[in-house]
Amino acid sequence: MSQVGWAQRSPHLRLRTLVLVVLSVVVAFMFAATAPATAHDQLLSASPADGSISPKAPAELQLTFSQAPMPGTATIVAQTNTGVSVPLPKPTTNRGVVTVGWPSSQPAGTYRASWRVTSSDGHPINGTWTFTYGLSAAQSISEPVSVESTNSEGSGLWVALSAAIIVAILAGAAVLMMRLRRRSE
Ligand SMILES: [Cu+2]
Repeated sequence: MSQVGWAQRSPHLRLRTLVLVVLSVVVAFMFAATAPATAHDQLLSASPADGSISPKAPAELQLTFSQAPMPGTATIVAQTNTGVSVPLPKPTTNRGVVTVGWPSSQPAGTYRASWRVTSSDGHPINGTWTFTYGLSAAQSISEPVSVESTNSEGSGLWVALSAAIIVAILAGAAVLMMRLRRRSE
């Protein structure tokens, strides 16, 4: 009873080996499927900076990315704090820097700008930032400012990781149950 022979143990071991192999393949597959997600371009900085308050209007808006986005894919739109859109020309992309001229006729105020580019890995990414000029800090709209940089890939990675962890836990539980059942026989 206490001694379990190799002949009896081997089916159990084979099952465990099979579970481990299947698990490894599943996890490897998930990482392979989500690997490009780590390669998409990141916004490093914006000018004027997000949440900044400056005395003078900017001559241009400029975004700096970690890698060069796909040429000709950048768009930048802006609006006033009352939602009136600011007419902007088409941005230019020079390596990782996307630039668009800011109309000098645009009065002092708080503006909200949104950008969208196709990342060098082919994925569209976008974000929004806010800046103020020509107003003192007290005059500027005191709304909470946040950098919203969204992409669907990040959440996809977490879903895949969560799924992998759940699969691992289920497989571990299955192996444990097989072992306990065998022991109780
Ligand atoms: Cu990407």
